[in-house]
Amino acid sequence: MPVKPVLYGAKGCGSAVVEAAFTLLGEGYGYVEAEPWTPSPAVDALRAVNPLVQIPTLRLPDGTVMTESVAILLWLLERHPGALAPAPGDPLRPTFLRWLVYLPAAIYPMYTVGDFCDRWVPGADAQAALKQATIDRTLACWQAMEAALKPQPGGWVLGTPDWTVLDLYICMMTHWRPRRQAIAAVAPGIVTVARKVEADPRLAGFWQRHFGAGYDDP
Ligand SMILES: N[C@@H](CCC(=O)N[C@@H](CS)C(=O)NCC(=O)O)C(=O)O
Repeated sequence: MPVKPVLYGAKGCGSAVVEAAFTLLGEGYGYVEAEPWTPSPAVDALRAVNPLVQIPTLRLPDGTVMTESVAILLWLLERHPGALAPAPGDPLRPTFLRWLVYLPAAIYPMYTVGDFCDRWVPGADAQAALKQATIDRTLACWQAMEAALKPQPGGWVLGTPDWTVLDLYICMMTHWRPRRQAIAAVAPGIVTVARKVEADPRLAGFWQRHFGAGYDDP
């Protein structure tokens, strides 16, 4: 029986924030690169544990399978009280939970739809229109988050003394369509937070490995 959890993930994908948390918390894990849209034995193995064939997917040593990025993050945080999150009872905890769930609940589905428009509607024109609608909605979501949280220059997104997994998630997700330059036009403070995360030496090299050398802009 494996002694460490095994993470199914892919470069530049939603598994990156889970890897970042594992790394920062000093937890060991195995890793299987399984890009869902590229057929491979690893993707067959992923499909066997997650019929949606999505990453991140985590298989625990007892065989339990976890999907959903934020469920995995919260499970990890439970094992390290006080790390990477405002503690239960902290006045910032409800705000932290709200926005941590908002990212995969409000924004991530825009990629589930926009990356595979042919799953949802037939015809090139309808697919192009649908993709644009997901981009517009993504920007509206970032704008709403910025307006609610008003990230302060030089600070983490919630104004916490140190970063939380919310900052890490923002860093990852702002690399995705329509990417930093467009997101900065509606949510400049959010993008400033993302860049602050990348400049932090605790994950030196990590973001570049996922998003490449010219990864910041556009
Ligand atoms: N709700 C899931 C979404 C995961 C997800 O959509 N991951 C993408 C990769 S970044 C994926 O696997 N897409 C393939 C697909 O949806 O078919 C989460 O928060 O983990």
